[in-house]
Amino acid sequence: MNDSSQSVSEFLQWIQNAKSIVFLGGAGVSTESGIPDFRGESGQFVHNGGRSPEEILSHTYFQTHPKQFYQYYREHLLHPDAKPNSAHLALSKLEQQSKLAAIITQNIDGLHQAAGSKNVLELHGSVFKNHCMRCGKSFDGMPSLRQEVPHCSCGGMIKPNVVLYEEALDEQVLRKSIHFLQTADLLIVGGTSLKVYPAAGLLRYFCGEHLVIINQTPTPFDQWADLCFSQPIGELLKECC
Ligand code: CNA
Repeated sequence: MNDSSQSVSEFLQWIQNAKSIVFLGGAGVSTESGIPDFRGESGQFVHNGGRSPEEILSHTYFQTHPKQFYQYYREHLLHPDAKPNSAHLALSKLEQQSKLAAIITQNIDGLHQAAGSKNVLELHGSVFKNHCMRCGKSFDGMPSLRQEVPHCSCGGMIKPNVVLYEEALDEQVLRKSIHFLQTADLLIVGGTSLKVYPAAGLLRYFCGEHLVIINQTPTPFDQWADLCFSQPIGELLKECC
């Protein structure tokens, strides 16, 4: 790990010199907003006894146990009171300064947009978008709490536009992400265990100058990074942006 002040100055210098920064992030970006991650020290995989979130958040489970799916979804994935933290705000500032070209996120919480970021590529979708599985009608916002399983007026079940386990990622979002990674000169990867594919595999498209990883626990990609930081991402980005 490179948490020394010398490494921080080097990172700062790279940000200042960069022309096209891309940020690739995950659940750890939002823990400082009070949203638990999956695999971090106090993540849901560690604390959820019984069924794994991977099973509950699968397409098969959604189809066969919609009531239980929605109960878990409301309890664990909807955080209507969460606010952007220093990491979201710092990245938004970098975009306003025309330094940051894109945020590629595995998060579904909409906090980058709430912080003002415009070019946000949501690899796993968003809790703010839903559609009817029968007629295809779109519904914006979080699902109503009145119905255990939300239904459309046509009688069809409503599904969040969140990519569940067993489902494919949106082709267009993937293509755009690859384009931004291929044209970036600095890639900042943060708050992700880099254990979920295909998101983690996107790193191989980056061929720019510097790769920086900010994650509280080690990742399988640390050996290829020019700098690795383990301090909370909000604290570090606030210092550097
Ligand atoms: P993950 O596998 O839970 O990894 C998160 C990583 O972040 C862990 O390695 C932690 O050590 C690290 N971390 C936690 N807090 C911080 C912090 N403050 N600073 C630096 N590092 C920190 O999550 P991934 O995103 O890698 O996995 C992808 C899953 C998680 C996607 O399918 C997401 O949809 C899903 N998820 C999203 C949210 C959200 O939208 N906020 C919340 C929980 C899970």
